[in-house]
Amino acid sequence: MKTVYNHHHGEHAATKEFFRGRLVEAFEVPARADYIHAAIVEARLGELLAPVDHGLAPLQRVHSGAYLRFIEGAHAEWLALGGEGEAFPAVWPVRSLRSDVEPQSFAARMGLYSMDSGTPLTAGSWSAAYWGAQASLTALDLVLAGERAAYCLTRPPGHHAGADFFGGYCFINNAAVAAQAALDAGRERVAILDVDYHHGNGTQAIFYERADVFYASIHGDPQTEYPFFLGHADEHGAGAGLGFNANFPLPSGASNERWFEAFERALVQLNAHAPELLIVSLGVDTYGGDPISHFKLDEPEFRRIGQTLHGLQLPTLFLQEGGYATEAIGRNVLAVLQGFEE
Ligand code: SP5
Ligand code: ZN
Repeated sequence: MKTVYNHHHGEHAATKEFFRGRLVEAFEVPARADYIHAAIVEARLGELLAPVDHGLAPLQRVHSGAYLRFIEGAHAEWLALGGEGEAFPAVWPVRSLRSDVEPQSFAARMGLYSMDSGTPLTAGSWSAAYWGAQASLTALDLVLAGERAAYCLTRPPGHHAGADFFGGYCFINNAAVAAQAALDAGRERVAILDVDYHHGNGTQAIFYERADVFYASIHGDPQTEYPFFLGHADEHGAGAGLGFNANFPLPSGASNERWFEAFERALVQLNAHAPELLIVSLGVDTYGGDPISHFKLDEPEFRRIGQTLHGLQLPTLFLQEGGYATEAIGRNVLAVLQGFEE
């Protein structure tokens, strides 16, 4: 399997993030992608390619122009105001407050365009996220040209980012950008399967009222797990999209047996939609040793995920999302990709 590697990922390098009102060591760090890269090279999984620049247009198909402009210039604005290091939002337009007027204040715009304070915005965030989207589009091109599967090795991840907000370590929704690009290239039915520990609220929201993208996710129950405010089992889509969204929340600490039960149920629904392309939001924070998540998958289970996905016989694009057990992330991702190739 070929890998498209976002060689700009290291430009997004946060040192700290907010947790319980304090700054703690960041979890979403460059070493994550470095470990995956090393594992892929060592295992000779396949050729490594650089992203091809497809420009801003495919990102604008998913994200608002105002949001993209803000993210591109945000860190420079922060520095011009005398800010140092990474920037964090601190105020949000919740219920009863207006979000239809873009304030002049930088702090206010940070809140308008974000969903949490856990996502540090650094000098290189835009470049890394931009090239991550380009890497996703380049990997998609391989699959559209007839490769059975391709893997996009990138960070920061994407599935929490909405049309006009960042959060959950995500800035550009790579899965949504790739799905939209596949539709724009003539595909009519795309499925996104999200196996990250966290619900992909951004991806769900972007396609919630649409029938051309089916979204299914297996994740920690939002009653107790991030992103808390989306990802319940009763979210089936709306309008034309009714029936095109399927959530499988599982309790924190769920057994592998329960995880694969939910996985099989998600695949039944996915198959019923007869997609022409499968996009996998591949988070491996479902690993038992993950420092911020609470499922129990390990190498054999990751291999089984890959094997099962291969059985769907669909052109498949794997996009890297979460996974924070840094030293284990390489072998966990490799197990999925090698399982797919067995
Ligand atoms: C893409 C992705 O996996 N995003 C996850 C975002 C999770 N944000 C909340 C992180 C909470 C960190 N908790 C630290 C616990 C330390 N014991
Ligand atoms: Zn996650």
